[in-house]
Amino acid sequence: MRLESGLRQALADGELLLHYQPKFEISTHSMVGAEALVRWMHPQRGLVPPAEFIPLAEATGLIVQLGEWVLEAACAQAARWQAAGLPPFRLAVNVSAREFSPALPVRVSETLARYQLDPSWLELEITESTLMHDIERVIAIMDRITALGVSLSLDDFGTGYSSLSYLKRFPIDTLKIDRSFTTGLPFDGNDCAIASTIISIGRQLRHKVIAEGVETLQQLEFLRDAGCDEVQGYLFSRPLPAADFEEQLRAGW
Ligand code: G
Ligand code: G
Ligand code: NA
Ligand code: MN
Repeated sequence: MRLESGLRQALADGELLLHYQPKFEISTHSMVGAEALVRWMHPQRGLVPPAEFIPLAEATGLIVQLGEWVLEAACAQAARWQAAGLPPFRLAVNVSAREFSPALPVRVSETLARYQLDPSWLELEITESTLMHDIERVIAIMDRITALGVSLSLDDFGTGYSSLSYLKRFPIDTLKIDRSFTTGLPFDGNDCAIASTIISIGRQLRHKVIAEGVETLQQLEFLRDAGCDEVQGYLFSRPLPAADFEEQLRAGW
C-alpha cells in the first residue's frame, strides 16, 4: 500500500524516467532501434528497477497512467531526436496487458500528432500473454495501431501460451526471443533448439527476429548462424540515460 501511494505520487512528482537500450542489426552491425525502459528515481531509495514496481502497477491498475506517461515521454524524446536530425530508428515502448484496449490506438495517434513524430519512429512491444484473451478484439486493436504506421513486436516470445494459429494472424513486425532462452546459448541444447525454432518460425512468417539478453560473443555467433536479425543486451550496451544514449548515437556506436 505504501509503495502504491508512493508510485502514484512518483507519477505526479516526476520521479519516473526512461533509460534506452539499443538494438543492433547483426548483418550490418548498425543500431536500428532502442527499447525505452522505465525507472523510478526514489528520493530515499535511489533508482528503483521496474521489476519492483511494474507488477504492482499492473495489479493496482496504475499501469494505465504509468503507460500513458511512458508513451508521452518516449514520444517527446523521439521527437527531440527527430528534430535534431539524428538518423531515424525505432523507439520501442513496452505495453502491459491492461493497457491493451481500444483506447490505446487513439492515445498513440494523439501522442504522435502532438509531437509531430513520424510514426515509423515508434514501436510497441506487447507481451505474448496479453494476447490470448479475446483474440478477435486483440487483432482489431493491433490493426488500428499498425494502420497508424507504428510497428508491433511480440515480447517474451515462447514464455506465454503461444498459439501458432494466432501467431500467423498477428500484424506484427518482430518476434522477440525471451532472455531466458538466450541465456543458455550455445551450450544448453534445449535453449539452442528453442531459439533456432523461433528464428525459423519468425522468418517463415516474414517477421524479423530479435534476441534480448545477449551477453556473450558465443551467444551472438549462435544467433547469427541461426539467422536471427537483431540483438539487444549487455554485450552491446546496458540501458542508458537519454544523454548517454544520444552521445553514443552521435559517436556512431
Ligand atoms: O529494465 P528491466 O530489465 O529491469 O525491466 C524489467 C521489466 O519491466 C521488463 O520485463 C520490462 O518489460 C518491464 N518494463 C520496463 N519498462 C516498462 C514500461 O515502460 N512499461 C511496462 N509495461 N513494462 C516495462
Ligand atoms: O521485460 P523485458 O523483457 O522487456 O526486459 C528487459 C530487461 O532486461 C530490462 O530490465 C533490461 O535492463 C534487462 N536486460 C537487458 N539486457 C540484458 C542482458 O543482456 N542481460 C540481462 N541479464 N538483463 C538484461
Ligand atoms: Na520489452
Ligand atoms: Mn522481453
